[in-house]
Amino acid sequence: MKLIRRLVASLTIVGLFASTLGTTNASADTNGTMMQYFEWYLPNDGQHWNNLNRDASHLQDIGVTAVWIPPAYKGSSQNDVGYGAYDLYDLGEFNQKGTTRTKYGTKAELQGAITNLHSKGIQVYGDVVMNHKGGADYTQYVDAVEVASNNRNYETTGPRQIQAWTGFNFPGRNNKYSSFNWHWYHFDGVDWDQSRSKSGIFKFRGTGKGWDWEVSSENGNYDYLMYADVDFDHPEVQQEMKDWGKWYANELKLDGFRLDAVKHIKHSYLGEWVSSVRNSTGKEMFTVAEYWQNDLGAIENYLAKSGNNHSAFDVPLHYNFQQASNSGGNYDMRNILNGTLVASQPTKAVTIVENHDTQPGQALESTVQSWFKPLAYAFTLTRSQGYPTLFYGDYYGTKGSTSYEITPQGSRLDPLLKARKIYAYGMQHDYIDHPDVIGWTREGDTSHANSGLATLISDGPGGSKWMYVGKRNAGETWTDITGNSTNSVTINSDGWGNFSVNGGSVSVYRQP
Ligand SMILES: [Ca+2]
Ligand SMILES: [Ca+2]
Ligand SMILES: [Ca+2]
Repeated sequence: MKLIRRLVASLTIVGLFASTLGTTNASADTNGTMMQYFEWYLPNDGQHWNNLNRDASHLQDIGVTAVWIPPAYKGSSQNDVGYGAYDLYDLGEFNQKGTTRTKYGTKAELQGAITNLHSKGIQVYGDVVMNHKGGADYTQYVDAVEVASNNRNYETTGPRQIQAWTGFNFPGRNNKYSSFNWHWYHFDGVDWDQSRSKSGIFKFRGTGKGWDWEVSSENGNYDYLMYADVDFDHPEVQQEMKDWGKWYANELKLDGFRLDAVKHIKHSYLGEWVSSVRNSTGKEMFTVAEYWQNDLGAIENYLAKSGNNHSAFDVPLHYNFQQASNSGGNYDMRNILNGTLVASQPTKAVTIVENHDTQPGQALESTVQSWFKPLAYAFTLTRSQGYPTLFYGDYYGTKGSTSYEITPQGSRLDPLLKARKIYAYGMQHDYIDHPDVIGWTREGDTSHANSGLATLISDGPGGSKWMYVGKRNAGETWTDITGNSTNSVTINSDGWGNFSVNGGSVSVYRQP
């Protein structure tokens, strides 16, 4: 029973399915929109936390209710985006790795930004990088075997001693916040033997050592990703990470987490970790996991193995958008929800158009073409299912070399964000029934003045569609908030209207 209340509370916070939570007052809440507030090529100028602070009012205005911030702790160098995590307790406070601040600024600047965001009613989700550690302070000699990179269960050498970067004692922090030091036996493997100056995947040997199970089965066993791979079978590691999670949440007054690289981490442990931090902080801690694979079955397996206590990014939906955007109108739009998490488990789906890994130039590059971006965002922002994410790089554009740039789309996305904030409430009716033109409507509800909308998107030629928007809207004349269509549509006495969209475009009609 306690668990059920927790779930309902969680949904209330993010505003999902407000209309179905009939016993609560949730329907008066504003729809939740998460913003991923970084992209890969942000400049290493230490100004990101200050920029976020200055942007808080604007984010509130456009309807952002939560920000997912980049990893806030010291990486293996100042320029580290945050995924080469060195010291999880150094949030830009200690002189380590040649710098006190991180790429994004200092701990004090981050805390200032979070205080300001909270004063605007915006939640903050911290990025959690637990799979590996980089930038060790010293090497240790370890018994290891080398394994094949495409089959991590296949040993290509006999046992031998290697020199591994696995010693972490964080001299610049001097045991503040935690006296935990990391040794080789807290890890399962590394990708560099210092004594032979040799790269490879080296699996450690010893009592109880072995790749963790309940990870992705790609490459035989995908426990190992990069740097020194953390051994989640080790009881000291299990406890230390729970202690750190509580500290991180309290120190920054975080409202939730984004879990990095979960396909490489023992799934049941992650469920335990989320429960532990919720219990130790007494906070809801909305959590979304990054299981990056275009495979609904793999993502659902993760959710089940981790105890069904948190959400996951809808990776297949991103790939459907990408495919549609690259098909020159030949994508069958009736398939847009095929194989997606938002279709199979809508309350667990965080819907995503683009992120710092899929943007041009990055490891998982699978960019959604810019013409399709407003269509994709209309899909994630104006439908009732899923908790949508807005990517910083889509809103503000990305840096990096010219060929890696995403053009800023903010002015095209503002009306869609406004549609989510003000109009996207009430019963939904779907018209996902044509190879090019698909649509859906929201009837609106009594808790949100002037709510209700009708969205059409087309990957091919334009067209029109009769759609039902509810008798409560009869007699109104609706116009397109995006400005793409100049038509106005009068809702007839039965609650129907004939809406139209241009080719390769989006229109979102609502009461003026
Ligand atoms: Ca292990
Ligand atoms: Ca791992
Ligand atoms: Ca089509």
